[in-house]
Amino acid sequence: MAKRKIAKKAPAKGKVKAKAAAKPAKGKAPKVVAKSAKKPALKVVAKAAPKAPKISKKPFGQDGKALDGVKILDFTHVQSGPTCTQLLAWFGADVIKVERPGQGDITRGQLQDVPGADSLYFTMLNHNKRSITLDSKSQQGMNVLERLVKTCDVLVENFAPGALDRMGLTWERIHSWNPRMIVASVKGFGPGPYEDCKVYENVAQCAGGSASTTGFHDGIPLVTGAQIGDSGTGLHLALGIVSALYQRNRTGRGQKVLCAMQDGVLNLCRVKLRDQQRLAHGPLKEYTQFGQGIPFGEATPRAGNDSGGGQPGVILKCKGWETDPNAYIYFITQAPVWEKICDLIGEPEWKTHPDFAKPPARLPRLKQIFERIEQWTMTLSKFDVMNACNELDIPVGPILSMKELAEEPSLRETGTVVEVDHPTRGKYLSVGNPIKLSDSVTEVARSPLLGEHTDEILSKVLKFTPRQIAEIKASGATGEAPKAQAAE
Ligand code: CAO
Repeated sequence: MAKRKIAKKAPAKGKVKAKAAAKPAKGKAPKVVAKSAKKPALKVVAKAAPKAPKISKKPFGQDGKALDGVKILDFTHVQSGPTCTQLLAWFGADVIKVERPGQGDITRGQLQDVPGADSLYFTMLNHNKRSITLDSKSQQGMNVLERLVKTCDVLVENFAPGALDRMGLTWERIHSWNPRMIVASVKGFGPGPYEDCKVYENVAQCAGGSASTTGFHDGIPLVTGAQIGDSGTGLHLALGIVSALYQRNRTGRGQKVLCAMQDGVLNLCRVKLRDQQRLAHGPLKEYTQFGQGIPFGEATPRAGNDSGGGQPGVILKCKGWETDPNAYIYFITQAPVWEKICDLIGEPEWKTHPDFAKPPARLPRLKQIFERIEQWTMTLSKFDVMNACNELDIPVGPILSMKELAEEPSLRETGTVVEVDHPTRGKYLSVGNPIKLSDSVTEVARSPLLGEHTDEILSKVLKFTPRQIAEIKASGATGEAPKAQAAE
C-alpha cells in the first residue's frame, strides 16, 4: 500500500475541542461558527487540511480503484474467506492467493461440472486474484511466506483453529516481521467452549440461531439457501479489514480482525433475538401462529414466511402455480397501504368494516384476509401482480428463480450478473460485485489457474533473483506450476 505519512498526534485536548467546535449549537447563525474558527481548537482542523489529497479532476470511475495499492496475502479456502478476498480484489486490492502445490483450494475439484476444469464453486469465489503455489510447511516455502508477509498489508485466512500457528505463523511472528500487517481470520466460533471446532456453512446457520427460527412452527428447523454463514461472514470480515486499514492510516500498526461464523449469523438474525425478548411481555401478535391460537413456547419460534418487520406477510400463489414451482409472490398487508389493497382485490367495504379496518382487528383474521388476496393473485402472473401493486406503492416480492435471475437483463446491465470467459471451462455466469462504488468501478476478471502467477509473484512482487527462484523451485516448495498460456 502506498505509504502515507502518519499524522502527528494532536494533543488530546485539542482534539476534543475540535470536535466540539465542529458541532455548532442549535440555532446559532453560521457567522458565529465562522468566528469560532479563530479559536485555537479549530486551528487543528486548519492544520490538517493540507494533508488531505487534492480533489481529483478526473471523471468519476477513471481515477483508479478504492483499494489500489493494498496487497493481500490470501490464505483462504472454500467459501467464507474467498468471498471476502474476492470483494477486496473487486475494490482494487492485489490479492495473492497462496495454495498448496498440486491440489490448491479444495473447491477447485469440488462439484466439478466440466471434467478437468476448475469448478464453478472455485471460479465464482476467486475472481480477480493471482495464484501462487507454496508448501508452507517447507523451509523454502516459509522463506517465501516471510517475504510475502513483509510485502503485503493484510493476511486473510480461514484455516481450522490453530492451523496458522502450527504453520509457524503466529501473530507475534507476523507482527515482528511486519508491524503494519493486518491479520484477518474467519473461525467457526469465537473464544469459548467451541473455539476449536471446525465449522461449515450449515453448522454456522444452526449454531447462529438461523435454523431454529427458519421453517414452519410445526416442522423441523431448516437451513436457508443464502450462504449467510460463509458469504455472510466473508462480508463481515471485509468490513473489518477495511476498517483496520483505515485505522492503520492513523496508528501505523496492524491488528487482528476476527469474524466468527456464529457471530456473523447471529448478527443477521438480530430480529429473532429481538423477538426472544419480546416474548417475555406476551405473545408475538404478528406471527401467524398467534392468529391460529397456537401458544408460544420459551424461545422465538419458527415463523414460516412471516415478515420479520412486524407487518403480516405470506407467500401467495399466482397464475400457473400448478406447474411452475416459482409462480408465487410475497404479499405484505402493510397498514399504510391497506385501503389500496382492499380496492385492488375488490373488497372496498373492508376499508371501513370494524373487522378489517384497523391492524389489531385484522390480526386474528389474517388467514381469511390472505385467502381472499390469493384469490386475486391467482388470476395474474407474479409479474402482473407486481406491476399492479407497485403502481399503488404496495411492496410485493415475486419469487424469482435462479433461471429468471440469470436471464434478467437489468442485472446484466449493472454487472450484478456477469459472463466470464475461462481458459479451461469456457464461458460461465457469475455474480459480480453487489456493492457499487461510483468512483471505483469493478471489472470482473476470471479466477487464476493453480499456481498461474507463481513466477510473476516471486520475481516481480517479491523481487527474488533468478538464482533464488531456481533454488526455491528446486526445493519443491512451489510444486509444478501449470502452463497457463498453453491452456488459454
Ligand atoms: N502448504 C502446506 N500446508 C497447507 C497449506 C499450504 N499452502 N495450506 C493449508 N495447509 C494445511 C494447514 O496448515 C492444515 O494443516 P494442519 O492440520 O497440519 O495444521 C491443513 O492444510 C488443513 O487445513 P484446515 O484444517 O483448515 O482444512 P480442513 O479441510 O481440514 O478444514 C474447514 C476445513 C473449513 C472446516 C476449516 O478450515 C475451518 O473450520 N475453517 C474455519 C471456519 C471456516 O472458514 N469455515 C467455512 C468453510 S466454507 O464452508
